[in-house]
Amino acid sequence: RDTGNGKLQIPGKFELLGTDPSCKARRGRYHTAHGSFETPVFMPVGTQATVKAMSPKEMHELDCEILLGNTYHLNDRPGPDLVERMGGLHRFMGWDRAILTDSGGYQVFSLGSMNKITEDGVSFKSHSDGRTHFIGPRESMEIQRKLGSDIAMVFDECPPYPCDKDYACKAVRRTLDWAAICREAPRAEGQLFFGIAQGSVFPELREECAKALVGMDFDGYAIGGVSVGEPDELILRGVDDTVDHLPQEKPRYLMGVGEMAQMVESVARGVDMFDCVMPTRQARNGAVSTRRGRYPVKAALYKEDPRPLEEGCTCYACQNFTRAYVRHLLNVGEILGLRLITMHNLHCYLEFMRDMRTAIEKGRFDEFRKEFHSGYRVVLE
Ligand code: PRF
Ligand code: ZN
Repeated sequence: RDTGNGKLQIPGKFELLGTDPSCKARRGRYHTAHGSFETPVFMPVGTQATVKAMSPKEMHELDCEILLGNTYHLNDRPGPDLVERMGGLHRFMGWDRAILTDSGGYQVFSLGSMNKITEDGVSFKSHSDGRTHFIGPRESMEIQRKLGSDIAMVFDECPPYPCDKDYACKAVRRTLDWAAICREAPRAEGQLFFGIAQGSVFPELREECAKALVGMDFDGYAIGGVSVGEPDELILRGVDDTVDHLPQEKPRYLMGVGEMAQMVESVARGVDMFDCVMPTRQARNGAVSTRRGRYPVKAALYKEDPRPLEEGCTCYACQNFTRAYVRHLLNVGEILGLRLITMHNLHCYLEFMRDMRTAIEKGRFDEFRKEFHSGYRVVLE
């Protein structure tokens, strides 16, 4: 693909642009068939071929370079064949930049009423029509091929927390067997495949899973099976136990983590990519994300607050509207209220990643990390 600067870049090329002297934080650029994205990156979630409440034009204006889509949902509705006939997911949803699709290997366990896991895959009752569906590694990769995403995730088994070692071990075996099948599946043109490391809270299993995946030579590697209800410190331990066994020269993706404090700490541990429904879902709950934590703008204390959602923020919502106005919109049920908070929250997340990238470039990520933590609490009063 011609990036406009005269250089033809190959999908899958990962440029490591710098590392921080104080920790394992990396600054990079990853190339896909629909352009490159700068890392560390946050990928907003567009489960149903849309980032809820946002147009692709607005996502462009936020300088978003990659979105996430879901195999599970798009398989259910409108179905991969329809998307393929409509020219693929990019054209279908009017987004010309990169898209990563999750495999469904998490959603079948967390959303569908699951029927049965076998060595071939998972059968489950669809949450929309109640019919029984089946997705295994071949089916997942075939759906993702038809969607035409730039990065397709392998079909994995994400065990719940807590989970005994015997079960976690079986899930790792199955995840590896499935990964080997996925690795050889037909791809869309230029499509990249990422492996997913499982292993629950057991370091030996994480090591075994990561090493076996690396042996299969994927385009990138994800850390799966964390942030599934375990205590906070176990999330970062899962990251450490996995990253240590992944190659420097490939991107690393921590799936489903989007709490700011956990993202800074994960970047410090060498993670390059994140996704989470948090900024968009919280917005629809009236929760505003800021660099200091989040707050409910519906609270009475904001009734006559003339300040923007976040002081100093340069997003459209903050440049033009007050907390009092957004609170009013929510109170009377106007959809613009949810749109403005979504826009702000996404801006906040994307700006946060830009600031981390700059800090790594300048070799002052350590300062950034300390400063962030000193001013941050998850929930503000
Ligand atoms: N596997 C897949 N998708 C995921 C996860 C996983 O383990 C998680 C866990 N946090 C989020 N999304 N395929
Ligand atoms: Zn804002």
